[in-house]
Amino acid sequence: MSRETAFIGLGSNLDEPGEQLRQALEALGQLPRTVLTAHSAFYTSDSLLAGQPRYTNAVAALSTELHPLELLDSLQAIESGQGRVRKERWGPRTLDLDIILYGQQLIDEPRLKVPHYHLHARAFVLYPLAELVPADFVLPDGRALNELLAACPLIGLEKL
Ligand code: ROI
Repeated sequence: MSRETAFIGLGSNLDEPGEQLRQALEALGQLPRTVLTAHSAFYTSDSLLAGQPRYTNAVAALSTELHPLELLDSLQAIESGQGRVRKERWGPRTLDLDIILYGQQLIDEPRLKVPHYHLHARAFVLYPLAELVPADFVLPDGRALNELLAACPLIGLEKL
């Protein structure tokens, strides 16, 4: 059975976001065939959509034997367990868990695209991810994390 390092983006903007993230980290630590190896600090930022509450975000590192779609199912079960109701596509949510990276794999399936599609433009994913990887980290599609960070200002992101 092969093991991969997967990076998970966590986000919440409802029902005590910090508490949601703490609970989610605990749930990630209890996934089968998986070890939660690290997580970033928590960060807050305004929603990319006007009129929504501020988000709290973090990134977690997993060492897992779950295949990408098994991992996705597990993440969605954790989201549902924490009261996430999927109404509008970009609506406020108690918990959002995204597979940001799965080893060095490029995944393009209807349910799952990895690296996460918006990764390069989102300070609230890039900066926490940078806490967990070496400074010269390169994404599976060849982009250097350093360069993405340089192009993605830290403005508005507040470390807790
Ligand atoms: N904005 C922030 N700051 N953090 C998020 O996790 C987040 N997630 C979303 C949208 C609505 C795009 N905005 C966000 O889905």
